[in-house]
Amino acid sequence: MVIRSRVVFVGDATVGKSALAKTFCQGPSGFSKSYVMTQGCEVLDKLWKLNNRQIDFQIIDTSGQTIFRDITAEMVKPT
Ligand SMILES: Nc1nc2c(ncn2[C@@H]2O[C@H](COP(=O)(O)OP(=O)(O)OP(=O)(O)O)[C@@H](O)[C@H]2O)c(=O)[nH]1
Ligand SMILES: [Mg+2]
Repeated sequence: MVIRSRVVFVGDATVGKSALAKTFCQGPSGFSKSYVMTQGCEVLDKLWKLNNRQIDFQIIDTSGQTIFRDITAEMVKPT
């Protein structure tokens, strides 16, 4: 059985949303010390195995930069 989950990361610029998302999905190698702002948003996937179950995380990593505010607002709307 696969549980599908969608998580949206929102917050001010440079607080560490992308660092957290990439470390979660790719492990410690995903962490980047240099700052590269997210443009619009980025979608990441992670299949998490827990006991006999699998959780399919779709992570929407949004930009905290105000110029992308409209795109971020679209991403947090319920589907
Ligand atoms: N020391 C330390 N630095 C961190 C941590 N998390 C993120 N950073 C650093 O903070 C900076 C910004 O991190 P990002 O994850 O890109 O920030 P963001 O929230 O995605 O920013 P936007 O994409 O502009 O919204 C980067 O240089 C990261 O290396 C942390 O837990 N500890
Ligand atoms: Mg980011």
